[in-house]
Amino acid sequence: MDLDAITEYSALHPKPSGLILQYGTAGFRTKAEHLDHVMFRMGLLAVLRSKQTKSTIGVMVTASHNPEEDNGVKLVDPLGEMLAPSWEEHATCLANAEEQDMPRVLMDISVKAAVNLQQDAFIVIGRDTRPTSEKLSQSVIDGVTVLEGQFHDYGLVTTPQLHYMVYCRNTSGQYGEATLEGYYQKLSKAFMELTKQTLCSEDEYRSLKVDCANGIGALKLKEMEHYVSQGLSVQLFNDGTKGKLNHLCGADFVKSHQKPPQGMEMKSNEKCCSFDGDADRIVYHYLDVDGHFHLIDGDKIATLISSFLKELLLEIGESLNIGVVQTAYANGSSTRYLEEVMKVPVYCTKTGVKHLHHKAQEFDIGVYFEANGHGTVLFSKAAETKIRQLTKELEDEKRKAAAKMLENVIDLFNQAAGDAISDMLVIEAILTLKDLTIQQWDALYMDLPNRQLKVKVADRQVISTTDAERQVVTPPGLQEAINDLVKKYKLSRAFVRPSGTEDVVRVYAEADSQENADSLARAVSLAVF
Ligand code: 16G
Ligand code: ZN
Repeated sequence: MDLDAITEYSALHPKPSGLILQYGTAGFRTKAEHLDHVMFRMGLLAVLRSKQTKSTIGVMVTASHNPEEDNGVKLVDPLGEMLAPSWEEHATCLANAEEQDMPRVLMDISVKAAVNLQQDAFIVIGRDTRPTSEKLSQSVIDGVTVLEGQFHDYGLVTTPQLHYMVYCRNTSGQYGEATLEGYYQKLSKAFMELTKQTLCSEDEYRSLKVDCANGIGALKLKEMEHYVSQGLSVQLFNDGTKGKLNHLCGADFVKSHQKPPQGMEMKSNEKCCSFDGDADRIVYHYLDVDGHFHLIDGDKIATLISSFLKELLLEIGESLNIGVVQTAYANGSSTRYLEEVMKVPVYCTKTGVKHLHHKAQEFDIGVYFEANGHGTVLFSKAAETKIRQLTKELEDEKRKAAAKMLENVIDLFNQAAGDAISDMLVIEAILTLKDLTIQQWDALYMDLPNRQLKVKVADRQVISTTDAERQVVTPPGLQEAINDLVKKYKLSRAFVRPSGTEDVVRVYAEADSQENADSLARAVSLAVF
């Protein structure tokens, strides 16, 4: 390691003094103007991680659904997964090191993590459409090159596309070709195969309005459109040509405000969906004939997908196990429906994709979705092999067709991360195959009215939780206070947790009516002070 070169280049990406940042649930995320040094240092760290794992590592420059002025960065591990927790700590140390300490901290990490500095390193980089992303990704590249890492800059890509590239490159192309063309080909082939028997069904099932949050999803959907145009016609809104990124639109806005996005013409009963700013989340929605807004969130997406998978397995006659993974935010009605009606086991983990993804890996087929619309389905290697084998071996035509369908579903889901484009294609395929309208899908169960609030407190870390964030441990007395409040309402539930991405405490409440959910959420917020 050429420490002088590092010091020299680092001075070009100085750390604002006194600034402390943490590698949180979604990497580093804050105002873009505070991130130049972090980007340079994450370029350095990615090289160390790549040397240590002897694999390609990804660096994505994005702040997802945050306002346009923000930015962020996260590292992608070899199998397209989120960075390992011990390296999150290294990332935090490196980002916060004072200028003169930086080379030493870098050396410390190499020693602690037993990095062989002679090993080659390869980094792939991607970025979203924020005005600051191009310059910041250049700073990542500066970090990579000063440590003599090789790199490929994919430029503008969705977050899940970058995860896909990392996964492809580390599995010798077995998962797919590590190019955008490869990604589009793989997904569209699976989608067209899945839906080919239903090509003559009615047009209304085939059209979909997409709110792209004025983000990268719009560019990538435009690139992909012609590959799937025979099976699906998408109409894009908030494509970034006029509006501001994530402003009054996108999956996060729609989910948290439970309102339609601005900038999208919605006629009654039309099927619509919203992506978030980096296209790793999707929620569906529509206006009914009375003009009421209906949101179909990650929970209902998980339900639709699991019931489809369960039917396919039944048809194939294979006993592969399915598990559904949710977080505390999952609507109580969805959990009840999954467990009691569909009879699938449901597990709850802490918020944050890495926790859900990890849990989902325990099953033959692990379905995971956060209520906010981030999710995918993971297939174990054994399950995948079995299914691919069955498509060849089965003689019964019906069973064989079901196995083929399942094989295409495997190819259509992004196995590395939740992916709005891939999830959208899966959902559209299921709705067409099952001849379901968005209203019929919505009617699977009724969401319990719920409310989310944020509370600003002096130090959010005084709140600690257990039981997948459903119970408060500290401060003492708070959980008892919440229990007493919850008892006052019917069908009620509430929890609080410190946010991993903002300096706030989040409050969630659900109850038998919207007034009651609102009132419970307010009462719990007061108890947090
Ligand atoms: C991040 C997480 C998301 C989680 C959210 C919670 C990833 C890729 N993203 O956006 O899964 O729902 O944080 O934020 O892990 P909060 O801790 O501020 O509530
Ligand atoms: Zn996102």
